[in-house]
Amino acid sequence: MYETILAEVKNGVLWVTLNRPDKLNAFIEQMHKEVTKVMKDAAKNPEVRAVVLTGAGRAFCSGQDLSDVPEGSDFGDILRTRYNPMIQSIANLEKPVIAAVNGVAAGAGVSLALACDFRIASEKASFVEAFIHIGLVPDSGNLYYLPRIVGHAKAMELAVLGEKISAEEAKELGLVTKVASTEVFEETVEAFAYRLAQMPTKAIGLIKRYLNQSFDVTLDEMLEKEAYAQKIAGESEDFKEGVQAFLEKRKPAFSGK
Ligand code: T3D
Repeated sequence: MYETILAEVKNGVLWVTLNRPDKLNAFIEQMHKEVTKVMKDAAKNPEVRAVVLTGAGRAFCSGQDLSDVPEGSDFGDILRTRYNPMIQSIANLEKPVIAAVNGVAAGAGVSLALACDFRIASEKASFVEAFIHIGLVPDSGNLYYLPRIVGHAKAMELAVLGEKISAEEAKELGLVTKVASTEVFEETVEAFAYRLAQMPTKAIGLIKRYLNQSFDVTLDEMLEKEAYAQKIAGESEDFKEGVQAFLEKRKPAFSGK
């Protein structure tokens, strides 16, 4: 069904693997389309309660395929028609998305990881804002997410100097949630994703929706948004189950409904 990615649902988790290992999973148009589609489908599929995005082979994603950029391309148009919808499909997916950064992430590969809700890195992973090395600016939401995650000054340093940082350095910056050794990387990601897939999915979706808006609204506006979100969460089956389980002193079994 897909040419450039692999996609499989297991135990409530959708595993998406960028699958162009010879090019370190660099983006071509088909890959943008397929990632966008798989995220949009995940939004509609109740079986999916968490998503893991990773790369085949030794890299996570090396950004735009530099051997597939026709001369005279309008990069603004390419971003608007290919990259931006892909990033929006992740941001708008009201389910947790984990970037399992198995190796190097460069250029728009960093942007892709930043657009995810959590980043778990293998000890072999690294991050490089490669855009500047070819005279470009960070794109695909990079200039939106990066300062929000690491702060303005560090974002400036990473984006302008374009130095590669290790998984450990990324952890210190708050860019990644966990770093795992290669031996336990897959099981660490799996356990984390499975844990999220067992949680109250609607509440996670609402947290994601409103955290994504939180830097752009006033306190009064956010108080109202929280009230709206809590009305929805308070009507969910998972809220009933959570309270019931608390009163019965047992672990809740959330259904995501
Ligand atoms: O609209 C638009 O098009 C503009 C949008 C731009 C968004 C962007 O993402 S711009 C940034 C594009 N990406 C880069 O500039 C990164 C280029 N790659 C690298 O800097 C390095 O390859 C890495 C730091 C990612 C990894 O380095 P290393 O030493 O581990 O691997 P390598 O030897 O450089 O690469 C291995 C192979 O993958 C190699 O091919 P070969 O020689 O074995 O046949 C290399 O050419 C290929 N490769 C790596 N990255 C790309 C790539 N091929 C095409 N495009 C790539 N991005």
